[in-house]
Amino acid sequence: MVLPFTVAYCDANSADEHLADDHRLALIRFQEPVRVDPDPRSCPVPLPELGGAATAEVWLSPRPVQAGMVSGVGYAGNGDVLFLQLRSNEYAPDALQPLTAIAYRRLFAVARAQGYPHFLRIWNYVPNLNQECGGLERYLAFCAGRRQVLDAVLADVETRLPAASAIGFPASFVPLAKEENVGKNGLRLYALAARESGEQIENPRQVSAFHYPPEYGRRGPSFSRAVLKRWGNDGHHLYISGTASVVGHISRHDDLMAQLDETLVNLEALLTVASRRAATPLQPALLRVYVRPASDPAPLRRRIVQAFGSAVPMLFLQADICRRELLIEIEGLAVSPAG
Ligand code: 3EB
Repeated sequence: MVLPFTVAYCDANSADEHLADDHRLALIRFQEPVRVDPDPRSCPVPLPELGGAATAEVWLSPRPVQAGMVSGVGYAGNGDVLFLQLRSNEYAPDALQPLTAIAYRRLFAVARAQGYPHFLRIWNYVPNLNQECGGLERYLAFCAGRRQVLDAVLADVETRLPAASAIGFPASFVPLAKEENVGKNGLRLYALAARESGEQIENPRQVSAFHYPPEYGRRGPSFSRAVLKRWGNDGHHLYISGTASVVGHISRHDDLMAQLDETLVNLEALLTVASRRAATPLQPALLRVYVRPASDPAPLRRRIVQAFGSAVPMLFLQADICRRELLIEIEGLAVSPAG
């Protein structure tokens, strides 16, 4: 018996070889010049990698996958899990809320039609995330559009929220009428869905994001801090949302290293709670670190190694984070020893 998928980092320069293998659910690439790639498993994320390496992320499947594209949503499934991705166009910078709602509707509709109605994890990449538009920060417009759909599609929404990250990248508007520009400037989502649901985990050090006070948006962020998924007797996965230096609902510390330390304490707290729920210790298997300033990742890596050991693969990306004052955010995957 084996887990229904595993995730690993690989060299971006030889990543194409993975797409020739039908035992691959997804290939996440970074710093990609946008190109039209017809393979629905190939998922570019437009963020530069820090530290000089060229890394890609590959989702390995023990069984062949079935991939396709429907309603503009690319998908690949292996019987237990479904990878999905979608890129949209922005027709106007102040219409992010309806654009997000449409994207989420399509994502949920395709997952349901494929027989994987339960979302475990959603990655959101939002152009110009922190920009004010029509008096509203675009992150808040995104949150409102997402909330609208999750309220409609999830019964008992506050106990069924997927884990998430919402990350920004700089974008300029390009002429949309041109075919070659399709998908270049809009919201990008990718996600993991399953046949059966996972268990929502919240962080005891943090106010649940869906209970943030109204200054974070009248219809504020809707995500869980993590989702725990038990794969039969094969082990557990813990999908860890973007975790930052937020205690209660307040952003803490002005400098990067202090924010990193607080973030690591938050991650430890989350792993403790989840390990208790799983009745087995969960260890980080993979960490993705988003850093706002273009910094040398070496001191960050050293500090994370002190917390989690040197065996954990890490990837550092330069990105916008949803609160302007936040400088670092860490997401990842943790596994139980059986996995
Ligand atoms: C926070 O804790 C930091 O809106 O999907 C982290 C992860 C954050 C996900 C989201 C936001 C999101 O509130 C921000």
